This record gives sequence, C-alpha cells and structure tokens, in this order.
Amino acid sequence: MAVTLNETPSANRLHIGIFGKTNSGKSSFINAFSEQKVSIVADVAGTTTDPVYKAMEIYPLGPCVLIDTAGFDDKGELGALRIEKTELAAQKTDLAIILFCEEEMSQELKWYRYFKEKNTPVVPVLNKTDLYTQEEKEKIAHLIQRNTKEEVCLISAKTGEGIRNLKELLARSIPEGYGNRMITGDLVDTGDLVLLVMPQDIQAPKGRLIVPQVQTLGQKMSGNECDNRSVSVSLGKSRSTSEINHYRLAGIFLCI
Ligand SMILES: Nc1nc2c(ncn2[C@@H]2O[C@H](COP(=O)(O)OP(=O)(O)OP(=O)(O)O)[C@@H](O)[C@H]2O)c(=O)[nH]1
Ligand SMILES: [Mg+2]
Repeated sequence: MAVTLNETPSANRLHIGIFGKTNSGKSSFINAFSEQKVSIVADVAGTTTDPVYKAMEIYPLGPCVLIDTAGFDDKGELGALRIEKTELAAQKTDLAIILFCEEEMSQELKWYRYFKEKNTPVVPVLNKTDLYTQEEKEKIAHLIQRNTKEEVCLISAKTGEGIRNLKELLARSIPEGYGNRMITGDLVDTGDLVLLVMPQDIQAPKGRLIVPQVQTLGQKMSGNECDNRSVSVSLGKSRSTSEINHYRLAGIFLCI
C-alpha cells in the first residue's frame, strides 16, 4: 500500500475520545482544541449524534484522531442507538478525555471507571470555567480530583483558556509503550532477519524515504529490537514479481 508523505494510517494515530454529557461542550472543545471547525456546536442537547472522527497533527502529541461523541446521557428517540455508537468509539479510544461541567458527576464517574477497568488512560477536564467563580471552579475540580485521584485540567472551550496546558497533560498521559506497537505490530521478533522492500512513492521527494518507511527502519534498528539484522532495499516501480519473490524468500517481507 502506498502511503503519501502527509498520511499516517489511522491505526497508527493516537485515538483521543471526548466523552461527556449532552451540552457539556464536547464539540466546542474539539473545535477549540484543533483550532478548526470540526463539529457542529449548538445549545440544543443531542446535537452530535454519530461520532465524528477527525485525523490531525497536534503538537506535542503528533498524529491523532479526535473523536467527538454523542452525550452519554442522550435521552432522545434514538438515544440508545447513539449510546451504542459512543461505546464503539470508547473501544477505539487510546486516551480518553471526560468533560465535566457541573457538580453533578455520577455519569462522568461511571465512564471514568469504565475506562480505568480497560486500562485506558483518562484525563478529567472541567469545561465552561468561564461561567464559574474561582471558588466554584476549585470546589468542582476538588470533587473530581477526590473521586478520580487524577490531575484535573480546567478549561474553557469558549475562551480557549487552559487548552495549552491540557495538550501538555495529554502528552504526559499517552499510554505506556504506545509508540512501540506502531507500524510492524508483532510481525517481527528479536533476532529475525527483516527485509524492507520500499517502493518509491511518486509523491515523495526524489531519493527520500517517506515517514512510515523511516519509522519502520527506526523501530527495527533501535530500542528493544536492535538485535534485528535489518536490510533495507529500495525498489523502483519496474521490479518484477520474481525478483520481489526472491527477496521474500530471504526472510520477513514487509511491503510499505
Ligand atoms: N460559556 C461557555 N459555553 C460553552 C463552553 N463550551 C461549550 N459551551 C456552550 O455549550 C453549548 C453546547 O455546546 P456543544 O459543544 O454543542 O456541546 P456538546 O457536548 O457537543 O453537546 P451534544 O452534541 O448535544 O452532546 C453551546 O451553546 C456552546 O456554545 C464554554 O467553555 N463556556
Ligand atoms: Mg456535540
């Protein structure tokens, strides 16, 4: 499969799911966080119905997929179906953000426990802080902290306050070993002979490797896998199938 310079396959992106009650500001948050208009925002509870998946590069997190979800308290006619979709998004989530917005937080805490049971890191975020006095903010944040034992991030999706701190907190919360499972997964064991066959992407600058090729080389030649005897072969479009098969016989064949 050819991968262009600007594409990171979705499976290799950090999936950040945003969860919270209807009207807690999930869609506003995604827009503020990404500095783009990704999701529709409205005062009406149940505005987001199906999850919205948006791939983007976010500093300092790298390639991510942001997932906007329907409120987990959706009581509309299709509420149950929407919650099912939200659960599916939860399964794809590597790092969960739970948006709190008020003192009543029983459902948020239920979802917090759900993610913790799955060993998915969770960052609790108090949104709409522009609506609260300093004292009120501290009181709610303290309540969240007491119930989750996690560092709580205070933000306003409306003013953008706190978003930068949150990005840094998220970067510190990336699941341990997340980068290790990129690209080659469990295809290769220590000591294997690895043959990388790298077709030259027409969109890549002449003579350069594209990002996933570099990542694969980097992973195979460093860290825990430095025992691999890596051989890199760069093939032009014109190579014949028999020639490729010849390489295939020499060991593991990865075609990027
Ligand atoms: N004052 C203030 N209002 C906010 C903030 N974030 C969101 N809102 C408002 O809250 C309302 C709901 O925002 P949405 O972003 O649509 O909320 P949502 O969680 O996506 O809602 P659903 O899709 O219905 O689940 C809108 O009127 C937003 O303008 C915030 O930080 N401060
Ligand atoms: Mg929404």
